[in-house]
Amino acid sequence: MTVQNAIPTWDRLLEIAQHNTPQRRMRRPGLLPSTVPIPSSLHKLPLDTSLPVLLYRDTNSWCPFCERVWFALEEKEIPFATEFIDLNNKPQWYIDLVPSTQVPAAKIDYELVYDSKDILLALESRFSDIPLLPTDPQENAIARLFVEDAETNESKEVGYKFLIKTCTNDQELASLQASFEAKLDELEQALAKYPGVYFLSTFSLVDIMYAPHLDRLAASLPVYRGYHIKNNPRFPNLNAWFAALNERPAFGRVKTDATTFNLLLPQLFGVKPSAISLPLEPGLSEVVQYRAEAAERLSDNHEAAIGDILKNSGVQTLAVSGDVSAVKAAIEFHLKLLADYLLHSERTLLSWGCVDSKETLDPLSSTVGAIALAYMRNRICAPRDMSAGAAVAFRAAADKVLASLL
Ligand SMILES: N[C@@H](CCC(=O)N[C@@H](CS)C(=O)NCC(=O)O)C(=O)O
Repeated sequence: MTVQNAIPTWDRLLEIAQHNTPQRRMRRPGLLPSTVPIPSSLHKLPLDTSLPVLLYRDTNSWCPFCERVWFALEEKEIPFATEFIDLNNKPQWYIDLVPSTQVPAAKIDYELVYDSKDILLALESRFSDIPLLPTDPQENAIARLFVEDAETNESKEVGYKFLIKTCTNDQELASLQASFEAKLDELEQALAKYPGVYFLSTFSLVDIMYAPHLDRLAASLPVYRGYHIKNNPRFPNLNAWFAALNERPAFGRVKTDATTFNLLLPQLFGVKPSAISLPLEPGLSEVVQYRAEAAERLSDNHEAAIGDILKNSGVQTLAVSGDVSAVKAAIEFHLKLLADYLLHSERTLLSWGCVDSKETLDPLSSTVGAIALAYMRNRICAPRDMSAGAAVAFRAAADKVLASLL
C-alpha cells in the first residue's frame, strides 16, 4: 500500500474532523477573510431575523480593541454580524460613516457607536440578560471608574513602549522595564481589591478592557525583550487572572495565539525578536478538539490553501519545465498528511515510516512538502483562520510532520 492510498480523501478527513469538533465557520467566497467564525449565540435567533448588532472590525482580526468588543459579544451571548474593514485601504463609506475612521465601530439596533470602550458600555445598556457590570448602583459606579481607569492609566502604552521602542543603551531599556513593572504592580494591587481572581468580584468589562492588551504583551515580551509576566513570582494575581481568563470559552474563541502576534510584530513595528525560536504555548497542541478544528479548517479550505502555497511560498520554482502539476500534487499530499496527523496522531507517522520507500524518498515531493508545511505553519493567523488553540495545534503538528520528512 502506498502512502497516497493510505491517507483518506479530503471529504473523509473533513467528516472525521467535524465529528470531533463543533466549531464551524461561514465561507465568504472571493472575500477577505475567506471565512468568518459563527457567533456562538446565533442559534438563539430564528432564521431570517435581523441581527441586533453589526460589528465593524479589521480584516485580519489583529486589532486588540476589536477583540474587546467581540469578547463582550460572546460573553453576553449576543448574536451579531461582522463587516470587515481593510485598514490599509479603508472604504470611503466607512470613512464617511465613522468620525474616528478607526475600528471597531458597531451598529446597535442600527445606531452607530464607535470606540471600543463606548461600544462595551452601549452593549451593557442595551443587553442586560448577562450583565458585565455589577447591578448594585454603588458597585456599578465603582466598576465604571475601573473601566475608565483601564483606558487612561497608560498600562498598555507603557507596555507597548517597553516592547517596541528602539533603545540606544541598556539603561534606557531598564528604565522602560521599570516603568512597565510599576504599572503591573498597580494592576497586582487592583486585582487584590476584591475576592476572587478578577478585577471585580465577578468577571466584568474591566477584565475585557485589559485582556487583549495584556495577553499580547505577555506573549511577546519574552520573545522580544526576554521579559516574562507569566510565571513571574512578582505577579501572582496577574497570573491567576490569566489562568482564569484562559478557562473562559468566549476568550478561547476571540483571542490570538502568541505566534500570530509574535510573527506580526516585525511587520507592524519593525522590531526584531531576541529569542531564537518562538515557543508554542505548551499543553494546547494535544487537545483533541483543537487538533480536530485545525484539521477541519485545513480540509474545508484545502483548495484555497494549495492555491496560496503555489502562488506565494516560492515552490513554483521547483516545477520541471514549467509544469506545476507534480508540485501541486506534492503540496496536496503533504497537507493531507498534516490533516491526517492532526486527526490520528502517531498512527499517521507510523504508516509514513513503513510504506513504499520510492514514494517516501522522492526528493522533489519531500522538498515541496517541507516548503509547503513551513509556509502554512507561519501563515496561519488566529483568530482570523481558526481559534488560537487550533492554531497552536496546527503549528505543532506541522512541526512534527516536517521533522518526520527530514
Ligand atoms: N480608542 C480606539 C482605538 C482603536 C484603534 O486604535 N484602532 C486601530 C486598529 S487596532 C485602527 O483603526 N487603526 C487604523 C487607523 O487608525 O486608521 C478604541 O478603543 O476603539
